Amino acid sequence: MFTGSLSPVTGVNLYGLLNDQPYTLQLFDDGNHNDSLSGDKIYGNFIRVFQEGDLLMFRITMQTAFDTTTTKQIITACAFPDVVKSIDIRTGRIILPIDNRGNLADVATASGGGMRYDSIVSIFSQGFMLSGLIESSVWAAGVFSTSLIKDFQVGKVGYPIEDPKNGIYQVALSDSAFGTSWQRWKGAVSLGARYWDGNNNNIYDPIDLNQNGTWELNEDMPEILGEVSYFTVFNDGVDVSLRRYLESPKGIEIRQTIYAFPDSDSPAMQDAVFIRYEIVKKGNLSPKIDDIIFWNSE
Ligand SMILES: [Ca+2]
Ligand SMILES: [Ca+2]
Ligand SMILES: [Ca+2]
Repeated sequence: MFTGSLSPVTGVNLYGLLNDQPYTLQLFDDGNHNDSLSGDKIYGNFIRVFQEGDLLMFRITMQTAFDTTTTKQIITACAFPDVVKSIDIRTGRIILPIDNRGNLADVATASGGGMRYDSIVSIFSQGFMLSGLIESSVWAAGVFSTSLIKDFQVGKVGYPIEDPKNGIYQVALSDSAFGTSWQRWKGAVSLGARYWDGNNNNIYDPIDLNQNGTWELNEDMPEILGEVSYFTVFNDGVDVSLRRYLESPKGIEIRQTIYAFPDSDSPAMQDAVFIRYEIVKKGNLSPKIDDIIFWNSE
């Protein structure tokens, strides 16, 4: 932080939230706090080394004898390497790329884009629309890339899109019990994902209680639909000015689980992809929405 040639500075402080907990830090210009030379008006300090999953949202204030200046909010995050923004779902003869905010097929991944069947693009784009009545006015929002409708962003209502918990969580029946994907599911649970609460304490704590290396009914595990599940959460928080139809956000959160049976004995099951949408209206951004219609066919 460089304070420039302003009148004598009486204090420089960082304050904000680290993983939803208050976080403050005084910055110094004494040559001992990562601040270059003493007295050069460059202030610094050391922030705790980041761990995967950390989210720090902060501002810096500078006090002088006359006033206080505050920076804009700065967001720093440390992502989980296996919680991704987009992924290819491969099952049977299908490759379906998805992203973390409701787009299906029309997602550029390393393998290309579009849903492919035997390597031939058979669905270019897929998404969903929601419509209803708000105090007798028709309202709608959705994700349909071909129509340039992109009203949803990654994450829960009210959370920054940079939150490292945001993204696509993958868990498979064949994953080792209590292994990485089961532990990572804690992030999914914090976003609203379901789990089996074997030890019945209302917390997702996937621990091998009797240490026998296998899962028992009284031990926690992720909800795994099909043989492989992909879970992500998005909300209608895209700003009104960035939308095609200029609707304001209504605090709607969608928990999307896509699942498949790539190891099924039935070729028809291998070639199928199932999608579950759970729709939650949060907060008081809008009055009641009546007569909701949901559809996702083009
Ligand atoms: Ca300095
Ligand atoms: Ca539990
Ligand atoms: Ca066990």
